[in-house]
Amino acid sequence: MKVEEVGNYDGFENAWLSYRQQTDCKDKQYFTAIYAKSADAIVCTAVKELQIATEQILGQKAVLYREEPEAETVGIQLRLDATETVSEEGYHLYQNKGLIIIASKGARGILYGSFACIRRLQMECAFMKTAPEAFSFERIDIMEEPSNPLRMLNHWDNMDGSIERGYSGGSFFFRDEEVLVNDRTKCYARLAASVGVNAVVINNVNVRGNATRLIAEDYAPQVKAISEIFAAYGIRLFLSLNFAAPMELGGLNTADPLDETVREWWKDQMAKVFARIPNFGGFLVKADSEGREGPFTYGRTHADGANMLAEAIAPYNGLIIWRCFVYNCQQDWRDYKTDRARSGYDNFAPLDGKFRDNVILQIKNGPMDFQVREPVHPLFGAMPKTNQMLEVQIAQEYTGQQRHVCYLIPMFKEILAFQTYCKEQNDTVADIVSGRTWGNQACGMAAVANTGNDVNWTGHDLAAANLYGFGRLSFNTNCTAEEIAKEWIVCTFGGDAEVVETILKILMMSWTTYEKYNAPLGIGWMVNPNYHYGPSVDGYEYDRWGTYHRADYQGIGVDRSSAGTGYAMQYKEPNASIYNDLDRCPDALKLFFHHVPYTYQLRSGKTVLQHIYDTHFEGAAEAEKMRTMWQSLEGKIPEKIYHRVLERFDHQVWHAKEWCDQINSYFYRKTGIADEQGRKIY
Ligand code: GCV
Repeated sequence: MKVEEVGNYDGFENAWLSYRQQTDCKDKQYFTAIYAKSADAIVCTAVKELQIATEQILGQKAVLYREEPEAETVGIQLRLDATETVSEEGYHLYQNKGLIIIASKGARGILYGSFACIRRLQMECAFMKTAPEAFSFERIDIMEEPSNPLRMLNHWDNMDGSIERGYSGGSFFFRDEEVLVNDRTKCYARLAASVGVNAVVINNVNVRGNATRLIAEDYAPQVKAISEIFAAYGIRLFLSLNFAAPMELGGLNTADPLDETVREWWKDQMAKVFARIPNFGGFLVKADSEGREGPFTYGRTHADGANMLAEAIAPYNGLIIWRCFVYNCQQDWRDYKTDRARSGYDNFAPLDGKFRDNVILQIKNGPMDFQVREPVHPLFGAMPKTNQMLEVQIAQEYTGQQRHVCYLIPMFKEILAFQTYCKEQNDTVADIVSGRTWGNQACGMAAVANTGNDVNWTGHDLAAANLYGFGRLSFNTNCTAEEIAKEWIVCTFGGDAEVVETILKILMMSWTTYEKYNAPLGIGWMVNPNYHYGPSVDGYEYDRWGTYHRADYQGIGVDRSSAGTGYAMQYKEPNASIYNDLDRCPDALKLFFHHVPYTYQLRSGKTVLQHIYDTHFEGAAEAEKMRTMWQSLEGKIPEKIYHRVLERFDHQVWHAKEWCDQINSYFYRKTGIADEQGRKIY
């Protein structure tokens, strides 16, 4: 069976905004007229998006009227109204006497409401035959407020066009030391805005070479052009900043944050940046981390460093987003006392209350580095007087590099739901980063982006579910991972029941499947060094990165209890006691917190070793199962996409077996204990 290809836009695809035509939709009458009095640029974007969707889905024109609709008019009204009950980014989407009304206090709310309206139309059309009423506009009444003030994508794009940890081609922001501004910039902005993203950092946090000059005049016209494209989609542009810029760019002999000439230099730079780029949002900073310069060089604290920049940027309402990924990356593997996991908390918790209001600390979800399983970072909830933001990674650096399918939204849901016990109520990570816990405004969620210039944006077609999912989840943290996945599938592939159910099953099992054949029980890091792909059990064992499993012939795991590095005690009670206690510590994190014999019986009843054998065989088998499930969709998915994904599944199946065999053989050889089921181990 031949299936229509998804829409193309100058050689790249529209992902979940690839509209399928459905001209006999029963609600098409609404999509004939759009009433929008406001000529605000973002409202104009909303109008244009509604018109594109109308034309491509319903095959008709929606005429724009710059006036109030008369009584009994049928159509869509975009109502920008300061008296609306929803906030500037929230929207109310409802039907009243033949009018679909999208109302908000702010233009961005109108845009998000319009994309919600389009999504609804996509869903209605997709299920027209099977569930004609489920997504009808007749009784539509949706009121949504974004959960998080900042919903941000962090691109690790370099000016030579490469992307650090990028798995979907080169950068579409930079090439050959130039800033790119083209159709793709716009298409990216619409994809991001359609799921509620409102802030984007376009360059790598490791700011080197010409990237330091992105704040200088040479690149200003192009950077400004990007910021204007973004602004029309309600997105604020941010840049990553080089803490050493006063020296590298300004010719000073220091970057000491308490030095007056340095402070003046930054004030001058900020004034210039904001004069050139009025929509500019601020900076993301990686300092004193993995070789990047920072305040430690001058014996200063991170508060000194961040506040210097925050003071300089404050007159322009700019934000300084300061990363807490600070650790000793020159560790001696023989040293059992130093614990990388402790470093974020040790470096930052004592500084609570010392940061300016326009500083946000951006904290990775776990204390190590985006492993397939880690505990939640203990800094969440530990700094009541400091703005905090959650950083997750949808670039699948450690989760299959967009060659393995790994839908990460279930993991993010777990992280957001984690109770920190920092307060009696509103104590989850979601509460903290949304501002509900301490009533702050400067906070939110950021994801390291998984996009590149591949035709499908994300390399693996199914990895687009993570891009879509991050946006939707950061906009509404109450959405379930299933709901988000289902929406994404329907918008991308249509409503065929078999397609929806099959892809949903694949996505929902993919993270746990990946975890099963990866490093066991939360220990992490059994990957090839540097490029972080494929099994290498001892790859990081005798290295300087603080990433050890401490396996010997008797046992495995890192003792992070009070008898070990003491990391477990960084949590508030009862978390500290639970993690500290070998038996109460959840199985999934057992080896992260404890060193145990292979014969130790987990809460599941299995020994650690048997658990390793079983999960690895299961994981490899599940990868095969996912491929078979995908194969059952042949003819129902556009051919090109079907084959692209199948190719990746072929690789994943082979690679999962490689993981399984290497990990199982490693432990069999270390212990000499056979698998209870007598399966083949090498
Ligand atoms: C951008 C890990 C990655 C690095 C990354 C770093 C960070 O160490 O491997 O590529 O650098 O995290 O988050 O800063």
